[in-house]
Amino acid sequence: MSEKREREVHRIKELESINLAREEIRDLVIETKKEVERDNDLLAEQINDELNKRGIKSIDVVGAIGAGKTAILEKIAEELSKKYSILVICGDITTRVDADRIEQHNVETVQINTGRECALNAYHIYQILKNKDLNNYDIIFVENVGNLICPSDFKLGTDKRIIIVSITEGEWVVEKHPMLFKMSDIAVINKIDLLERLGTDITKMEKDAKSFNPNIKVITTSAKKGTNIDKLIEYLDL
Ligand SMILES: Nc1nc2c(ncn2[C@@H]2O[C@H](COP(=O)(O)OP(=O)(O)OP(=O)(O)O)[C@@H](O)[C@H]2O)c(=O)[nH]1
Ligand SMILES: [Mg+2]
Repeated sequence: MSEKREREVHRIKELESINLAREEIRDLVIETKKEVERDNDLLAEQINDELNKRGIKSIDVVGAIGAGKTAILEKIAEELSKKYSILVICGDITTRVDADRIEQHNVETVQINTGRECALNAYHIYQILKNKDLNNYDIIFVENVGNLICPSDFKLGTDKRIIIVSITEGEWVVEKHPMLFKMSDIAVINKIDLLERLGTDITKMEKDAKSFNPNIKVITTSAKKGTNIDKLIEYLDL
């Protein structure tokens, strides 16, 4: 074999071994992710059992940045704090703006800052609840970090999940994010006070949500005007 050919063969073998290593690394990453999710789901089940044992209802809220999660929770808190003792756990990357907003409606809040993480996980919820006297609460709400992808990886141990999108995100937002609609019990299409100006096709949004999850309840709301907040509370069965 010529020297040139020998170098080529050596280079090909080197490349093959790198490719093999890459596949091994990919498999390892997938396996680790699955393990993390399995551990998370186990903890989420334990959290849910603890809450159920005490008769505490729990709901988590997911949705894109600015869809109106906090605004809707503010309206719900305004209504329900007259009857129930409520804890709201808010997830955000850095600030405690949302907790401060919701706290003004006579409910207790806790802000979790996730730093670089794009979603809450069951461990976050566990860390909060283990330091609380759960006998103090009738209902626990969780507002996740604004994101339509990451929260689908982590159950939080709640009974129900609400997904909130708004008409300012366009009529394709549901179609583009099937996973969270499959995992939610109620889909809220918010900011309908802007419908006349934007002309978003909300019939398509409703149809898409139902096509991903025939059991999902779909409701249009305006947190700004308070439209259909009573209906949403009815859907939550509280
Ligand atoms: N016109 C209109 N504006 C709304 C409505 N709901 C929320 N907003 C506004 O939309 C902006 C974002 O609302 P938030 O409640 O902070 O949204 P969010 O989903 O909690 O946002 P993040 O927590 O940052 O992901 C604010 O300026 C709200 O006042 C609504 O029904 N109609
Ligand atoms: Mg918010």
